[in-house]
This record gives sequence, structure tokens and C-alpha cells, in this order.
Amino acid sequence: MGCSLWPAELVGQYRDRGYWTGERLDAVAARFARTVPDRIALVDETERIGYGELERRISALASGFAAQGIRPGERVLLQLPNRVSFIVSAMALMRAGAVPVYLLPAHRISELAAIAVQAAPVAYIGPAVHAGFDYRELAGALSQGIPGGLQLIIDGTPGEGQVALEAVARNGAALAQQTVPVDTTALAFLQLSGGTTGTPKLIPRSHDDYLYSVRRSVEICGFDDETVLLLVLPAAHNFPMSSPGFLGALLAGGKVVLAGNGSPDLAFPLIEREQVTCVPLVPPLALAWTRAARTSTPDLSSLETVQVGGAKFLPGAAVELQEVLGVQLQQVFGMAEGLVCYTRADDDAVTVAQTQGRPMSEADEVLIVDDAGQPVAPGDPGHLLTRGAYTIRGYYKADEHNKTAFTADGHYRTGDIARQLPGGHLVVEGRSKDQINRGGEKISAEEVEDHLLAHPRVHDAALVAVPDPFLGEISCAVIVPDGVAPSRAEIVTFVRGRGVAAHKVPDRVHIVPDFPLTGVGKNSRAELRRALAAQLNPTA
Ligand code: J2J
Repeated sequence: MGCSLWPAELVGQYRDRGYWTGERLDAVAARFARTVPDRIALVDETERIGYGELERRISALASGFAAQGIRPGERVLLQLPNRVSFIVSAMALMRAGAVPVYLLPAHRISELAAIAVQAAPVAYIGPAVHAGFDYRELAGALSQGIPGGLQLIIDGTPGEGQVALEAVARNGAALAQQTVPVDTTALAFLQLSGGTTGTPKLIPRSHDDYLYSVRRSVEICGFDDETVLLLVLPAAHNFPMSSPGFLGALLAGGKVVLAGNGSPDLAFPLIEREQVTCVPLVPPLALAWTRAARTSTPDLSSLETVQVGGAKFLPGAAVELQEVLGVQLQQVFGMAEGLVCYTRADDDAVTVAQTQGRPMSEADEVLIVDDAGQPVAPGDPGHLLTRGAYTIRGYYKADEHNKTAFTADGHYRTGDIARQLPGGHLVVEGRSKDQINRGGEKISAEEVEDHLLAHPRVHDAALVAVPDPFLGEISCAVIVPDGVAPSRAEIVTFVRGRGVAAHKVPDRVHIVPDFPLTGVGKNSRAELRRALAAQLNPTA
């Protein structure tokens, strides 16, 4: 079943070198379930469960999924917020040999429908209502648009024709437990890429490559059974999932505390109550925590490490965070496609504040090249390319796109502009990809432009990044109107109405009579966005 995601000779090499071990992701916590079943593994707003209970729930739900007719290899959309059921469902799907497709709670119908086209799922798992939004309706609308429909499984009170996750688990608990054998080098789950195109790209990861990245992250970050990890970023993101993330904390026998959001009001008391030792944050949250800790006196004495990644964290803010919170900062530069870099505990203060860390594995190959693909002089900035034992070789079912997203010899073109210091540390200087990084949430310019172009009074549109002191970047829709120019409110209502994640709705709207003339051909859109960004941000 399945087929290896990596060339056969590399599979052999990675095994021989001990990177790939043949273990499975759904078994990360199994050892502790046997040895210390009562040790607390997961805590969320409503419950606290031990390793033994976690394992029982995974087994029961896996049998329940099988009883529902979900078969090995089939894809299942998973859209749960940060709660115990997210982790249990993800593991249970993999235990049943099925393939979770990780969605964010923020995703709406347009994202779900586009992802469904790529992933061809058989089922959807989501909450009933979360943060005031009814996911049962969203799931129903999604299913209606898919020939044959989807099986809809709801964590909470289900809608008509939908099944309760709890009922699936209860049913499974009464059945014989079985672990479906899997090829650990083949597809285990699909992550969403930050995206640069109109249609989302899915990232295929295997048990072997992902577990290697988690295991190596655990070593570097020193996670052990005393680690208490606080998750405030959506657990479906690669960073809180695997760098070392909740998988790393469970692999080490630690405790994972799942919180609904990262506001200091919620997080600071949780840190004290649960004696949290580590938390992954994006830069805007790191800034918000620094600010909040200046004006209040939270007891953060248990907190040892704050990891910051997802977007550039500026050196000044890095120094301030450590002073005010009294913690060690770890910069993390990673991507769901693979490569993850960390600053290390023994790096000097300047390196921690001013670099985005160095690759975690000796098997990570990093190249910095010029526009022509030639290596730049050491220390010069250039396009970052990478390959290695946990960096994908291609997006899921995207042969055409893969021809440009990867080099002929299998390097992933990250779209980041970076320079490498003599010790191997990378400094991220910018990017060449058509993406806006809004405080760690990635926005594909083309995807939003496609929505804007659907407006009857939009003749042409480009989405560009504008600097923002808090989020790093926000998005500005530059619009050439057709007739009376639409107002910002109209654009916002229109884009929201098409069902997109809130972070993709343009922050600003700028009307222009026409676009500057740029070169013709394939790159003209990218050039146009660059030209418009330069006009909007003359000092940048
Ligand atoms: C500058 N840019 C950064 C950083 C990511 C760990 C940490 C982050 C991600 C992640 C991840 C950055 N400074 N410290 O998956 O495991 C930008 C780059 C990169 C893109 C990847 C992990 N850390 N970035 O952010 O797939 O542009 O993964 O290519 O969401 O975020 O985004 P994503």
C-alpha cells in the first residue's frame, strides 16, 4: 500500500544512517502509555488526560473510524481547534492507516473546497461551534459541493445527517483493537503549504521523515519528561506540531497544554498553573507578551524557553523579550515543506538575537544561489535552496508546479532570501516568493487576487505587502476599478462573503487608475507586485 515519497536509494541511505527508523507517528506516546499510564499527557480547557487514557482513546477512535468505513490510504479533512480531540483524532486516523489533511480553524468554504479538490477526501472532522462560528454548516456546504458527498463527523452536537465524534469513539471502544500496518516511508498526512499560487498546494509527509524531524528537534531543544509545552498557535501548523511541538513533547514523555489563543490574559495564568517550560510563538505574540509583562507582574518563573518563528523576529525585540520575560529565546526558522533551523542553547547572545538559527540535521543540504542558480560568495544573500532527510521532494499531485518549485536534483526552492554565516547560521533577509507573511500566517497573493477579480467593479488587482510594526507585514489590495471604485468596506465584505480565512481579507485597499507597465510574460505579475510594493513603501 502507498509508495515511498523519496527515491529508493535515499530511503536506504536514511535508514542505514539511522535517520529513518520505521516507527509510526501514531505511536509517539505508546511507550509512556505502558510505563507511566497515569502521567498527564494532555491538558485542555475542559480535561486533563494521562498517557494510558490517550492511548486508549486513539485505539478506540481508530477502530471507530474503520467501522465508519474509513479505509487505509483515504484522506480525511481535520479541522479541530486546540483541544484534546485534535491530537486524538490525528493519531487515530493514522492508526487506522488513513491520511489526515490538516486544516486551520480559520479556513472557510473557499479554502476547504479547493483543498478537497486536491485531496479528494472521504470525510471531514470538525467542531460543532467554535469561536462563534458554526462548522456544521460549513461542513454541510462543503459536502454538498462534492459528488457523492463526505462523511461529516462533529466533535460536539452534530447536525442532521452528521455523526458525533464521541459516538464513533464509543462504537470503536466496543470493537477489537487493531493497528493497520503502514509503509512508514509512504504518505502519512498532508500539511497545507503557505502557498504562492491560486490553488493550495498540499505537502505530503511520511512517518519516517516527520518523526526524524521531531526526534532531532527533541534532542536540540532538550525536551524530556519534565517538559511542559504550551500550545497557543493552531496545533495544525507545522511549528507547534513538530518543532518539537506537541509530537516532540509526547515523544519525550512531557505534558502538552492546549490553549485556544495566545493572549497574555489567557496564557500567563496557564503558565503559572501548569508550570509551563516552553512555548512556541510567532513574532506578534512575542511582542504582545513582552508588552504585557512590562505592565503586569505575571509569575513566569517556570518558563525556560520561548521559541519564536514563522516570520522574522527583529534583533531589538529578541533582546527585549529575554530581558522582560526572563527566558531564553530560541529562534526557529522552518517550513512545512521540511527544513527547520534552530538557534542553540550554547549560541552566544548576539547569534540568538540576530540569526534564525542553523539547520537541525547534518543531512540538511543548504545552497544559497543567485538568480541564475549559481552559488553566491560565502556570506552574501541569495535564494535559499534545500534538500535532506525530512524535506519533501514534491507537492502532492502537483507535477507541473513541482517542475519549478524544485530543482532537477531535488532541492526545494524555499522562496526565501537568506545569507549564511561561517558557523552555518542563517539570516533571513527577505523573500522572492509571491506571498505575504502576516505575522506568521502566509497569504498567497494570487489566491486573494483571484477573489478580488471576481468583484464586478474590479478591473485588475494585485495584493502586496505593506510593513506593519506589529504584524511585520499586512496586505494591501491595489485595485484598478471598472467604473465607480469599490470602497474598502465593500471589498472586505465581498472577500469575506466568498468564504476565506480572516487573515486573507485585505487589510488595506488602494485604488489606482491603472497599473505601471511591466515586462510581459510569465513573471509580469510578480514584477507588477514588486513595482506596486515599491510605490506603496518608498522607504522599504
Ligand atoms: C523569517 N521567516 C520565517 C523565521 C518561517 C518552524 C517554524 C516556522 C515554520 C513556518 C515551521 C521564519 N524568520 N524565523 O514550519 O516547523 C517564513 C519563511 C518560510 C515560511 C514557512 C516550523 N520562520 N519563516 O513558518 O510553512 O518564509 O512554516 O519559508 O508556515 O515562513 O512557513 P510555514
